[in-house]
Amino acid sequence: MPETFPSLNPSLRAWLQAGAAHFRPENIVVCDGSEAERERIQSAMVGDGTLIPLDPQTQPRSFLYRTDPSDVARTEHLTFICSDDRDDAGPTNNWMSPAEARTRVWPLFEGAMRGRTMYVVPYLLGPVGSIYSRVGVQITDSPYVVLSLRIMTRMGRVALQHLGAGDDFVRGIHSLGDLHPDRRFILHFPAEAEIWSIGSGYGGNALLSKKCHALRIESARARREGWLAEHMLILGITSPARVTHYVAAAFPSACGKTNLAMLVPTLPGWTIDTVGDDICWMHPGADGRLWAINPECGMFGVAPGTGPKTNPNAVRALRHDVIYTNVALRRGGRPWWEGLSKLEHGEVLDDWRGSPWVTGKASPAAHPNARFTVPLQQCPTASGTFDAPEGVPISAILFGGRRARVAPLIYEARNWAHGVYVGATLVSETTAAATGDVGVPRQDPMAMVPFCGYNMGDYFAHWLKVGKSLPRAPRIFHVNWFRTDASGRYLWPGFGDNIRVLQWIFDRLSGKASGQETPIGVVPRQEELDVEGLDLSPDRLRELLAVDREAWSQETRRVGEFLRSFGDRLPSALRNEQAVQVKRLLLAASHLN
Ligand code: SAT
Ligand code: MN
Repeated sequence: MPETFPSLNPSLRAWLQAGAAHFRPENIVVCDGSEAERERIQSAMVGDGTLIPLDPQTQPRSFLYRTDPSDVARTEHLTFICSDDRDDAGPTNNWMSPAEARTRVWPLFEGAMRGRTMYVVPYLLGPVGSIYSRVGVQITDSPYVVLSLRIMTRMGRVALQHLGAGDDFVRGIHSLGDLHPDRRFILHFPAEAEIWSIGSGYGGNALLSKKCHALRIESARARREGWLAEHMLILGITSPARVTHYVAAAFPSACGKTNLAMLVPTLPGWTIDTVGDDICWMHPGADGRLWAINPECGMFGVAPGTGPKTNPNAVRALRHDVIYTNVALRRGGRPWWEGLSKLEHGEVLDDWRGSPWVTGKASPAAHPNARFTVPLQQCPTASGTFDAPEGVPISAILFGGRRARVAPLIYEARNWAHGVYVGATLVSETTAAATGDVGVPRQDPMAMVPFCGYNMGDYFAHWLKVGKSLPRAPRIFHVNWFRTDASGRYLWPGFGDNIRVLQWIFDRLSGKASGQETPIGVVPRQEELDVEGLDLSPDRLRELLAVDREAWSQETRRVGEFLRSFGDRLPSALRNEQAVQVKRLLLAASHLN
């Protein structure tokens, strides 16, 4: 094991030396991000059977990786914020004191890399040459994580160049440990900009650049510095009149962010530019607008449900150079998941665990949280704006969730403070992206509950403050593609037809659509939504846009309880918004629109 890292800057070197002495790896590899390095790691993994090459004819340079069956989704109950004061983590986070972290978790790292290689992965979050970009360095003993980070971030030399002689990098340590859930912890130290993760090799638990760094650590830094680190896609939309607006949209994990980020408009003349599908950093610009960058340059998308109808651009992005995780495998080396394509009757596949699976079997062949990891530039709608150092100006922010009932297709907040209330009271039904029950409604403010690195009461106050400082703040909307009728059928076709909802947003921005006031915000008048060519009766459209007083009164009561859980950290402006909504509902007629 080398004693020094001669080519690295002194603060990085000192940190790595201390780490190596504790983790005791057999070898150390400092990653440069080169093709040769990728090939070396790939062939070693193919050699030991951990990476399965797919059919080179139809899936060039693509691979399948299977995680341990007990390690297939983020584990929120094992994820902690380690701040000195418990109140700084707040009621929506698990908290562990830094002292307990040192006595309970640090020892698990002792000798954890024995017999393994310790990879040092410098990465850059954000475009090369951008003043908004940040450097992180992840130490890991998982070569799968190295290959994934190589897709998700600008990795290797480019990151070290950005860092130069500086000390300003997020320190991430990651070991698979023994993969036992009893010894699995994902810890964040926002004040020190450090992340410790042990016992998981999956997604957001292990690719520390993503939720751990770009969201939990950076959200805390963003608060100190006056900007926003958010769980949002970034999408450019150009109308037939060649007007372009960029929108940022927050949805909880596995609620269709990737689909919306690259939708194929069903209305003629509209085009899309995919800037990001998961994370968005927004800074107030000199022109009074919010400017957004995508810190990542790859996608870690949910495979099941992704198909030629639902997301043709994602399917096109997957033609080559993909790492699949926990999908099923067809004979001949083609990946498969529910929703991708029809199988032959009686066809036998390997399921996500590698066991034989026959068509018609009740349990799915791919894990519901199976993923594809692919460079964003392979997506046909990615025009390269994700590389723009200054980012893109945001005209509108969308909050959305999965709601079978209550929430209409779209409504607009009355102003920024009301918009923060709409985001703070976001509810969505849970998905397979995290362990636990699926389909249960939960409060998920700004889709950030699993990802906010500090007390969410303070986070709401920060949002209010940023908005106040913006002469040209984005307008704020709430959308819900998932409303169902009494028999449980979706009322809205979704996917490419969501352009019709985006068109209404354009019309609101230009002043063309007046909408209709309701106690919860402004809802489209029926005639303002272009539904031509849809199989959508006026009755169903009315149901889709309906704001029901009884349902909203109940909702508002529940929301009130949730907001109270933040105690005196809840900003008074949100308490006011809550009171206003209660009052407006009381005064309203039972059918509000
Ligand atoms: O956190 S992950 O990156 O594993 C997936 C998600 O929740 O979006
Ligand atoms: Mn996400």
